[in-house]
Amino acid sequence: MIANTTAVTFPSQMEVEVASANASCFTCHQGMEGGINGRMDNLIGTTGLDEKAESLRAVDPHYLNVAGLNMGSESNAGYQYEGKVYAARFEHANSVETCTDCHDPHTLHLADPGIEKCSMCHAEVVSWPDLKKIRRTKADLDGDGNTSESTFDEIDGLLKRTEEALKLYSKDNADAQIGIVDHYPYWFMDANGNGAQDEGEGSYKDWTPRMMHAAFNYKLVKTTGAFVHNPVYAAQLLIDSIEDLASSNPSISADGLKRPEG
Ligand code: HEC
Ligand code: HEC
Ligand code: HEC
Ligand SMILES: [Ca+2]
Ligand SMILES: [Ca+2]
Repeated sequence: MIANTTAVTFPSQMEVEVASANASCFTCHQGMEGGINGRMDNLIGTTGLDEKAESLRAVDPHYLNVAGLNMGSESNAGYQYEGKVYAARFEHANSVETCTDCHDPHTLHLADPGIEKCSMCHAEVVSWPDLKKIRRTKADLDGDGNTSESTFDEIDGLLKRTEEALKLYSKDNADAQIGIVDHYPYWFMDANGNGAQDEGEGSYKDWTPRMMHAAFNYKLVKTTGAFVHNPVYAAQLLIDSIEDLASSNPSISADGLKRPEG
């Protein structure tokens, strides 16, 4: 039971109760956009999933949306596909539930001495980078046949498959290959299809709604430390994005993906 709570409203208009000590973190770290009931829906309007239109462009969840991802379906942070059920808040475990359980509210950093707080339950964590070695999930989420890689790597594998699916889809369905870089413009016209942004290759312009949905989820997961803030929700969003792209283009494979429940 959290004794002292405050209501915070997310961009998707969902309201959640959070510990007062964390309300400020939530206010700034809820991003600018929800995956549904926001600007993306307005831009898309009645445009068919595989159609192009002047109004379409990438909508960015904004990298600060850690609180949204942490709340999962309670905040609708991601683009949630119809008919699918999504994980709620990642409650993790006793003593590591809230933002300030892990982050120092003054420096915001996870101070290294705090690592015992993790190794207590995750014996494999001895130093900071070891966080990326934790694996609690049993499933081969990314379908690469490796069930001993860390949860960080499973999600990384899913990000790569989403990227691959977006590229294949964009070539066939939008007639211009999409490229991804981790700085502005983030999505570019990869005219020569070499994966790198070359002279004259500007912002991506040939969006379809199906691509916008997957790109939104990709960006959200990529920029929110998803493996620690809500791995199940993150994996669900990416797997559904890949399957949705594959459903409209037979050259895209969704083989082996294991959607986690919960
Ligand atoms: C007034 C708005 C605001 C509030 C309140 C706020 N943050 Fe942030 N936070 C930011 C911004 C903006 C950045 C990005 C800074 C940057 O990119 O240099 C950030 C960055 C961070 C980072 C990354 C730091 C790093 O070095 O990479 C963490 C972790 C973080 N915030 C956690 C928290 C927590 C936990 C709380 C609540 C105790 C909180 N923040 C409250 C705006 C805020
Ligand atoms: C279980 C501990 C834990 C909890 C709870 C937690 N965080 Fe984090 N957070 C981390 C770790 C570990 C990282 C570093 C992730 C990495 O290196 O990729 C991190 C990274 C971040 C970052 C930087 C993200 C990036 O990739 O640049 C922000 C911002 C942040 N946390 C905010 C929050 C907010 C807001 C909350 C509450 C909603 C929260 N965290 C709850 C452990 C936690
Ligand atoms: C009280 C025990 C406990 C503590 C303390 C704890 N964890 Fe966890 N952690 C768990 C459990 C249990 C799970 C699996 C939760 C689930 O799947 O619902 C988990 C899952 C995770 C995961 C996701 C991996 C996966 O496969 O689901 C990460 C990353 C993680 N913890 C990081 C941390 C960090 C960082 C800290 C220290 C700040 C920490 N944990 C402290 C018990 C703990
Ligand atoms: Ca795997
Ligand atoms: Ca290029």
